[in-house]
Amino acid sequence: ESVIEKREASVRVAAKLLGIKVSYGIAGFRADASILQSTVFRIGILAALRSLKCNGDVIGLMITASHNKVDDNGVKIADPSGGMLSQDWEPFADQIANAQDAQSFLQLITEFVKKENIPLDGAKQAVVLLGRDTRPSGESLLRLQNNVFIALFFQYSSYVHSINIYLLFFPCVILPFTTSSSHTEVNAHVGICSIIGAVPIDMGVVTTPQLHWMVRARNKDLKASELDYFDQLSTSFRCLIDLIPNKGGDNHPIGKLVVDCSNGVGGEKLQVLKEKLNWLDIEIRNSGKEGVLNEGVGADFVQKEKVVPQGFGPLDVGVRCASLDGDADRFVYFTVISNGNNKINLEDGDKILSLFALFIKDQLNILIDDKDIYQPRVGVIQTAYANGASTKYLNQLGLEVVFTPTGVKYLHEKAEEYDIDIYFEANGHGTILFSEHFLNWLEGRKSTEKGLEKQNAAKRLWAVTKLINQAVGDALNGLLLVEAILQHMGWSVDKWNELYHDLPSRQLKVKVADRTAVVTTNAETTVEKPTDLQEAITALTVNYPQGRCFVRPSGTEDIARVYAEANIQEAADELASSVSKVVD
Ligand code: 16G
Ligand code: ZN
Repeated sequence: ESVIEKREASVRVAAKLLGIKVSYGIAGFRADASILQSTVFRIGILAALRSLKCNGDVIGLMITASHNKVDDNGVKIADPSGGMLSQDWEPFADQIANAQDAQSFLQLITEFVKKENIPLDGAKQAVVLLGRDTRPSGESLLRLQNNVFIALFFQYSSYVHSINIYLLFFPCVILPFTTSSSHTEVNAHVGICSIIGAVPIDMGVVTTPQLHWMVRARNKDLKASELDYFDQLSTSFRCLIDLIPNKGGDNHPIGKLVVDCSNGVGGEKLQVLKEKLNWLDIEIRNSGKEGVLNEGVGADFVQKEKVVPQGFGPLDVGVRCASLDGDADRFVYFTVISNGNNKINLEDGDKILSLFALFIKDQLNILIDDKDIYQPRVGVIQTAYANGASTKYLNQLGLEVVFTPTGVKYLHEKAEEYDIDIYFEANGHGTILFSEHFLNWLEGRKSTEKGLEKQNAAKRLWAVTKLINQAVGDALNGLLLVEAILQHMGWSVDKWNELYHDLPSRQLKVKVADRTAVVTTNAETTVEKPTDLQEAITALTVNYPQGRCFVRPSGTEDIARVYAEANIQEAADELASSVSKVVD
C-alpha cells in the first residue's frame, strides 16, 4: 500500500464515521479544523476564479469560525464590494468542496469556467487578500509552509478558451477531506496559486470585518492598510466627540468601558485602537493571553446565557461593559444587575440598532426641513429574532422596519435598497450603510449648509459614514459609535437600556430527523412545510398575550430552532416548549 492509498483509506473511514458533507452555509464553510485542509485549498481556487470573473478586482478569503469552539475553523469569501460572496456562486462552492475525486473536481471547474465565462487568457490577474483569526489551525490552513511543497503539475485544456489551465495538483485534492497527517500540503495559499498568475496577499491575523474593509477599500482605490483602518476609526471617532454640544458638562457617561474580547483577535486589535484613543478609557479583558477562545466568554455567550463572561470577577453596578465575539464582527453591551452578581442587563443588537437609529434620525431632523426636495429614506432591517418591543419602538420613531431571513448576507442585501440603512441581528451583528447618492448630497451639505447647528449635524453624519464599516458589521467601530452616541446624549448604559423593555423570550433547539423538511416563508416567520405545522403554531400562540412564535431550520447546526415571545417569562417558556413538542 502506498502512502496515498493509506491516507485515502483512513480519510474515507473518517468521513464515513463523521458523516460529513461540508456546505457553504450562511457563514461560509465551518467544521472541525482537521478536516478543512482540502476545503480551503478548493476555496482558494474559487477565490482566484471569482477575482478573474470580477475583472481582477480584489477578493477576500478569511479563515475563521467566529464564535465557535477553538478546534473548529472555517473559510469564507468576501466579494469585491467587501460584502459576502455572491449567492449565485454558493452552489458552485458546495459542489467543488464536496467533489469526490480529482476528475469530477476538475470537470466541475471546467464547466463552471465555461458557464460563467471566466477569462483565463491571462489578461487579468487574480488578487486575493488572505486573513485569519487567532485559531491555532489558522496558519496552516492559510499559507504555504516553506519546505513541503511537492507539487505535481498537470495540465488540461479548456475547450472554451482553447488555452491551458494549470492546476497544482496534490494527492489530497482527490479526497473530500484530509486527515491531520497531511496538514502542511494543501492550504488556501496553494489553492489560489493553482490559477496561473493569481496573487495571494497575506494580511496575517485580522478581524473578519477588517479583511472585508480592506477588500472594499482596495477596490475603491482608497487607503487600505490596517494602519489606515485604525486611523480612519480614531479620526472619525474624535470628530464625533469634538462635535458634542455643551461638552464639559457633568452629564456625560464617566468611567471606563470594560471589554470582553472573547480571547480572540479583537483583544490585540482593540489594544492598538486604545493607544490611539487616549481620551477614551478602555479596559481590555479576555484578550487571549490566558483563556481559551470563546470558552465561557464572548458576545455569543453573553447574549445567549445572559451572565457575566469569565475573566471578569465581581463587577459593580453601573460599570459599562461590552463583549466581542471571536472574530470581532459582533458585539453587545451589558451591566450587572446588582453588585457582585453574575446576572446582567443586556443591550443586544436590537438595542444597539435602536440607539443608532435614534441618533441618525435626530441628526437628519436637524438637517432637513419638510421643504427640502431630497428626503433621504431611512430603512431599518431586522430578522424574526428581533425582540417585538424593539420593532415597536422603531416604528414609534417613524421608521420603516423590514424583515429578512437570518444571516448577514440577507440583511446586507436588503440594506442596499435605502439611502441610509441600519441593520442588526439581535445577536449583535450589524452596521449602517449609506448610498452613494446620500454621500454626495451630504458632502455638499457639510460645507455649504448655513447655520452652525445644521452644519454640525451634517458633519456628525459624515463622521458616522467614515466610522462605521460599510462592508460588514464590525465590533470595533460599532463599539466606538455606541460610545460616541452615549457621550453625545450624556447617557449612562441604564438610560440607554430604558429606550424600551424587552418582551420576555425563549429560544429552544429541537433535534429533527431532517431539518430541510422545515421550509419557511415571510422572513422565516411562517412555516410553509410541513403544511400543518404553522396551523399548530398559530393555535398555540393565540393563547398568550403579546405571543409570537416561529420555527426555522438552523443554518449552522443540524437542528430546528424555536423562538417564542410573550408578556411574561413563564408564558414565553411555555409557548416555546409546547411548540417544540409539535415540531419534534
Ligand atoms: C451565522 C451568521 C449569523 C446568524 C447565525 C444563525 C453570518 C456572518 N453569521 O453565524 O448572522 O445569526 O449564523 O445561526 O452571517 P443559525 O442559523 O444556526 O440559527
Ligand atoms: Zn463572528
